[in-house]
Amino acid sequence: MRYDTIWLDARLATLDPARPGLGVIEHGAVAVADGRIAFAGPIADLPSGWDARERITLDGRWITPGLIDCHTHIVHGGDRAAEFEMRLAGKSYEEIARAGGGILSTVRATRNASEDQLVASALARLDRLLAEGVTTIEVKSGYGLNADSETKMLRAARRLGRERNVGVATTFLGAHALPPDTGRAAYIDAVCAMIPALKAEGLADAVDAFGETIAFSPEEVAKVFTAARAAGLPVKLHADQLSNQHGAALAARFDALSADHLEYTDDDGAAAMAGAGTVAVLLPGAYYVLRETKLPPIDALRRHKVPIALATDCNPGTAPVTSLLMIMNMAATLFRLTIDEIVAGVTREAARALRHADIGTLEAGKQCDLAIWDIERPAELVYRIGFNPLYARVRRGATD
Ligand code: DI6
Ligand code: FE
Repeated sequence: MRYDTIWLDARLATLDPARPGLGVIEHGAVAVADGRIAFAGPIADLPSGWDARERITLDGRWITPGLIDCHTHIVHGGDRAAEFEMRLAGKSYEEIARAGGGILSTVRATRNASEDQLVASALARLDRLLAEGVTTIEVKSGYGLNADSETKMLRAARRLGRERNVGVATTFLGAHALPPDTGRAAYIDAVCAMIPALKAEGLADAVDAFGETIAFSPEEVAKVFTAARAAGLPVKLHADQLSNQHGAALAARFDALSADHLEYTDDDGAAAMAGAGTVAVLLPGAYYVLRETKLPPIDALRRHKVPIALATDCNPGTAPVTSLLMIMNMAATLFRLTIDEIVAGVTREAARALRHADIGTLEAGKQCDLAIWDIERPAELVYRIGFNPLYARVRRGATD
């Protein structure tokens, strides 16, 4: 067997679901051929007579699957530093939103930005993620709130994947907020009408909505989800972030890929998600920024065996976060997730939240996306704050 590249003398966290925990392999190797993993296992199990164009010895460094940030709003205009100051002075997120700030202030900045400007500002943020070993991101629209601006955002998102060696999954979040210029029913109809065109242009891989008292009701979300499923697109939901709208169960009813946030989800919601195979995407960055005190129902998610993923939620309002490693630390410190849950949450389970079967584990046949770390044990990825131990990032077999 002739490989393109082989990484030798590594410790692997394969995340192979057939193995317990992180699927650790000591004295391991990973080999790539044509951008796919041709071998991932103990060096002793390499086929006899193997050969490789390039051999890299890692001196015991760790290899994990490339990290996946499965919930971002990384494409957006402007920032909300002024509102951050208002919150410091005592105003709440909902108060600011109801007064026309919040999401709507980012809508104004996004509508005013050109596609090139959106790409440029997103790249600055994306590069911080890539520097931490991220090889795939999900990117939502939702700050355009009309057909032209939503399309512009999704085009900008797709361009990120051409400007950098990163996988991009796009999500249409037209139902993020009610635009100032449209009535509720008319806007929901408009969102539903945008879905087939975005799908036909290849601009949306999924459809998301914000189900919340300050955003859209369960009935409105159901309308959008019905249109998405009719167009052949899977759905996801910003569910139960600020109050229990029974969003988790609603998402499950539509076979959602994921229900995200979930601070106010109850036991029934977790059970419904388990039944549908809907992934729980926890976003401790937004929890932290909003100084939320209601924890997502982590024990119920565990009890019902709901897969748990983690993401930055990178957005200008509630999560101005461009570090997935920081999120991993928050997941431990704020949510008390285990190291195994956290590492799985940014690899295998994040891939599941995107229903992307080709990434997220180190298994023969998968896309060769790797993060190589200068660490002695996986807990080091989680326990340090503001320290990046990435040694190398590999996507489709190519090192940066
Ligand atoms: N929930 C969030 O945390 C973000 N969107 C959402 O539906 C917040 C977006 C923003 O404040 O700009
Ligand atoms: Fe979000």
